[in-house]
Amino acid sequence: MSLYQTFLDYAIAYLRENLDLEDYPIPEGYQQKQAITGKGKREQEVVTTSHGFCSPKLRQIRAAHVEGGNSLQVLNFVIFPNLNYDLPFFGADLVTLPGGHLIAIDMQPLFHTNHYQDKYSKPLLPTFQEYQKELPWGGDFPEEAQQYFSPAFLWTRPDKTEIVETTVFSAFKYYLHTYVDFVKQAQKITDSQQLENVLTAHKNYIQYRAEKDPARGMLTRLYGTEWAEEYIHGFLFDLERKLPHLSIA
Ligand code: DBV
Repeated sequence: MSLYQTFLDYAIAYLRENLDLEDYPIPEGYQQKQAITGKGKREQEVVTTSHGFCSPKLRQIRAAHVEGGNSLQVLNFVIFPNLNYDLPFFGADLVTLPGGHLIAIDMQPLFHTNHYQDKYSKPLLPTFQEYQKELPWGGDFPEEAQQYFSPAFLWTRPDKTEIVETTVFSAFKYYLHTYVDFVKQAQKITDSQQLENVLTAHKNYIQYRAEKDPARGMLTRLYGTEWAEEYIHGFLFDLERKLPHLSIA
């Protein structure tokens, strides 16, 4: 059973229909990785599959999909816009572990100004509040992560898989649709000060996500330190590596 395959298929199809998608390179050896965990009856294959795309306004659209049986399913799906747009990051962390489901969906802001919130968070709030009735706040959350979230951050721990398949899927689609609307409307930035601010925000965010990646432990246990670190810095959060090759504006 692969709980998040429908999310992934939907997202890629929707982005393809609405944006001019191209493939984004995935480093050799990181497209798919297998490992066997457990022994005897508990033996379980865990497969991690990567997906990467880009579009004229989006630098990297990427997904890491971990499938390891009923009690290990993960889809981490993030969109990193080009550095000459003020677009937020689209971020979804859909995690199923033996302890249950953990869902994070957001459009993570570059800035926390009122202007930015009016533009990129406010439109989501009424629907976000509706979803919160069925998907209540998931509790403890790393304090230092808070600066990276928007007021429409959906963070929840559904106790039933059915909720993931229905309400969470619906919310995921809503955030994705709204994000694509934002992308379509987005206008290039040309002001050099603003470009610098965007670049700084991207660097801070990616540095934080790479350093604090909650999947580091799992990826290291499954595939070893070297593979995990290269995956994190060479694909999942690759801005620093790509920066020398990017032309901005
Ligand atoms: N999280 C990632 C990537 C993953 C991934 C790249 C390749 O950023 C999976 C996979 N997240 C993942 C796993 C766990 C979590 C947990 C496997 C479980 C870790 C464990 O319990 O062993 C949101 N994800 C979490 C947690 C948070 C987030 C707060 C709980 C762990 C903790 O308290 O640190 N991930 C975090 C976040 C976003 C996100 C800030 C934004 C949408 O994607």
